[in-house]
Formats: sequence, structure tokens, C-alpha cells
Amino acid sequence: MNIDTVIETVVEKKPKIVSVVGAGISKASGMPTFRGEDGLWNNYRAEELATPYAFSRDPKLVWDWYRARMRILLEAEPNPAHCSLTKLEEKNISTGIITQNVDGLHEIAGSKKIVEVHGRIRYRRCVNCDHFERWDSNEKAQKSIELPYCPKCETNLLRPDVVWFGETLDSQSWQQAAEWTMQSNVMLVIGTSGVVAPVSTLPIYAKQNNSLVIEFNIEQTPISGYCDYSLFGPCEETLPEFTDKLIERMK
Ligand code: BJW
Repeated sequence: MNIDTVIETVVEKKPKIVSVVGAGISKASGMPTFRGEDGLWNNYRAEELATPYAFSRDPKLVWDWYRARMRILLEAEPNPAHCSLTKLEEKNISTGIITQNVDGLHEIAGSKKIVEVHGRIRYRRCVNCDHFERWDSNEKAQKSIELPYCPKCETNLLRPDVVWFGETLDSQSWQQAAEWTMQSNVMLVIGTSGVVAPVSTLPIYAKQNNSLVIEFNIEQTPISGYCDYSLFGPCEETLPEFTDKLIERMK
């Protein structure tokens, strides 16, 4: 699909753009994705680690996975794809970014209208009480240490402040995601395999709302079938080209 043709269709809509984002956007920043070639960690699949059951059975295994990801994240920086979404916001064309990523790279790129529906890896909370803290600086260099216990209630473990399989998304975050979807007339679906609910349903709601849905991915996904356009290629290349040309065309 020719990117210029897609842009002409977007311009005709007087676009209000919501972006739905997955792990593929942070690949060029060095962050591994969940599925596909680099989706394995020590022979475990994400589905085997990102669950409350896995944490209760083997919290050290789950914490080791999060610490390994945190060590990569602390070296990571936003890439041109993150920055292009910030530019859309600065030009008042963006309604907001709905991200499944827990890495916080949109915020570092300067975006402000972000909802992190699967939580934030830089924070952790007590499994029992309301204690909540940032943890991305104090343990970064340590590969494997004792399990973190809650400093307030002392006997209970801390866990990453993220959403695991079988857990519900924060209702306010999800409401914000739904509102942005309904307030927009263009949805960009960027670097997600589109297999994890409920985020996988947002492009369907967007279509029902007569929005134009445009996918940016390196390959076909289950979402491709109901996208108006799929722009295949690394989004750190295709997305900046798309947003730069769109912004130029809208001057
Ligand atoms: C590039 C690229 C480049 C690469 N450029 N592109 C049966 C049927 C349907 C649903 C269910 C079911 N059984 C249970 C469910 C519900 C379940 C679910 O969806 N499961 C499916 C897997 C089957 N969902 C839930 O449980 C959710 N909660 C919920 O539904 O609550 C209600 C409920 C409660 C109880 C029972 C039932 C319902 C919660 C989901 C939480 C997901 N959590 C994780 C971990 C978060 C914390 C962490 O990061 O550790 O979220 S799992 C993991 O998957 C992570 C991601 O955010 C999420 C999505 O992955 P994403 O981002 O799409 O990454 P990948 O790796 O899959 O894809 C990367 C893509 O990028 C690929 O397409 C590449 O091609 C592409 N790419 N490089 C562009 N350079």
C-alpha cells in the first residue's frame, strides 16, 4: 500500500488520531517482544510467567524475568516511532496513546496523553496492603537478589505493578481507552500481535465507530483482516514517514 494514498484518505477525515500500541514499537529500542523469535526468556513463554499463578508458584522466577527486562530497559531510549507519536500530539492531531507496553518509553519521548493499560514495570506494589513504590533504580545492577518484601506489612511480597493474564485492567484506564477510541476517527494499531484481550477488541470498536483503522507491523496479524490499511515494515521507519508526511500535508 502506497503511504501517500493512505495519507490522502486520512487528511479527508480531518483526523483525530488514537494510537493502540504493542511491544513491536519498542523493539528498535532494544526491548524484546513477547511472541515470535525473541519472545522466549530462559525457555519460558510470556503466558507461563505473566500470571498470578506463576507468581504464587515461583515468585523468584517471575521476579528474575522482570529484573532481566528492567536491566535492558534501563539502557533503552525511545526510538523514532515513539517520537513520531509525540509529534502528532504536539500538532494537536492525537487524541491519545493507548499502550500495552509497561516500559514508559512514550513518557520519556515527551508524550503526555498516554494510558498504560497493562501497568508500569518501574513500579511495584504489595500483594496484600496498599504499599506502592518505584523500584527501577535501587536494584538495577543486581542479577538475582532476595525476594522483595513489603516494608509496610513486612510479611508479604511485593509484585510488579503490571496486569497479568486473568487479571482485570484498571477500570479508569480502560474507560479512558474506550473514550479515546470513541472520540477519534482514525486509529493507528502499532506493533501488536493483536491476540491479547481486551485491547484486541479496540480496533473492532473503532470500525463500528466508522473510524479508519491503519496497522503498522512487520507482518500480518489477526487484526489485519479488519484494518483499512496495513503498512508493513519496521514501525520505527514507516511511522515517522507517515506522521511527517501527514503533518506536512495538514499545514
Ligand atoms: C513490529 C516490529 C517493528 C515486531 N515494527 N512491528 C481465551 C480467548 C480470548 C481471551 C482470553 C481467553 N482466555 C483468557 C483470555 C483473556 C486474556 C487473553 O487475552 N488471553 C489471550 C492470550 C488468549 N486476557 C487477560 O487475561 C486480560 N485480562 C482480562 O481479559 O480481564 C478480564 C478477564 C479476567 C479473567 C478471565 C477472563 C477475562 C489481561 C491481559 C494482560 C496481558 N499482560 C501482558 C503482560 C504485562 C506485563 C508485562 O509486560 O510483563 O501484557 S502479556 C503480554 O501480551 C503483555 C503485552 O502487553 C501483551 C500484548 O503483546 P503485544 O504487545 O502485542 O506483543 P507481541 O510480542 O505479542 O507482538 C509484537 C508485535 O510486534 C508482533 O505482531 C510483531 O510482528 C510486531 N513487531 N517488531 C512493527 N519493528
